[in-house]
Amino acid sequence: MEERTLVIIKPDGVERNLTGHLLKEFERNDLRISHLKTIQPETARVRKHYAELSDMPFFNDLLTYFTRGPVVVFLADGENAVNRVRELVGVTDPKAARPNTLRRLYGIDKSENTIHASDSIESAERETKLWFPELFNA
Ligand code: YYY
Ligand code: MG
Repeated sequence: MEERTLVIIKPDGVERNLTGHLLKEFERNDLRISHLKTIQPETARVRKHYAELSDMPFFNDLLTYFTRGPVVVFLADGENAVNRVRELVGVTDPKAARPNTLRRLYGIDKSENTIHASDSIESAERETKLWFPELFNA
C-alpha cells in the first residue's frame, strides 16, 4: 500500500551536519521526500508530539533535548512507507539497533538517537497534522 510517514531529523542530527546524508539514505531506499522544512520546535508542540510519554521519567529531558535547536521535518512517501522507514531508522537504542540502520550508524544514545519516525499509519496522520498543519488548511 502506498503510504506517507512523518520523519524528523532531531537536533543532534542537524547539529552534526548529518541532514544531507540522512536525506540521501531515504532517497536511496526508494522513499520520496514530498514535503520538507527546517524549524525550531516549540515546547508545546513537542509535548503534543510525545503526549503518550508524558508520565515517563525522561519526559522533561526529552523536551529540553528536542527543543535545543532546529530540526528537519519531512514526509516520506512510498510503498509500505511506515514500516520501511521504521526498519531503516532502527530501534530506539542505537546500541540495540540492527547494523546499517540509521540509529545504529549515527545515534548517540537512546535519548539522542538522531531520527524520529512515525510508528503506525495512525501516528503518521496525527503527527503530520501536528507538524504540517498548513497541508490541511482548506
Ligand atoms: O519510537 P521511538 O522513537 O523509537 O521510541 P519511543 O519509545 O516512542 O520514545 C520516543 C523518544 O523518547 C525516543 O526516540 C528517545 C526518547 N527516550 C528516551 O530519552 N529515553 C528512553 N528510555 C526512551 C525513549
Ligand atoms: Mg515512538
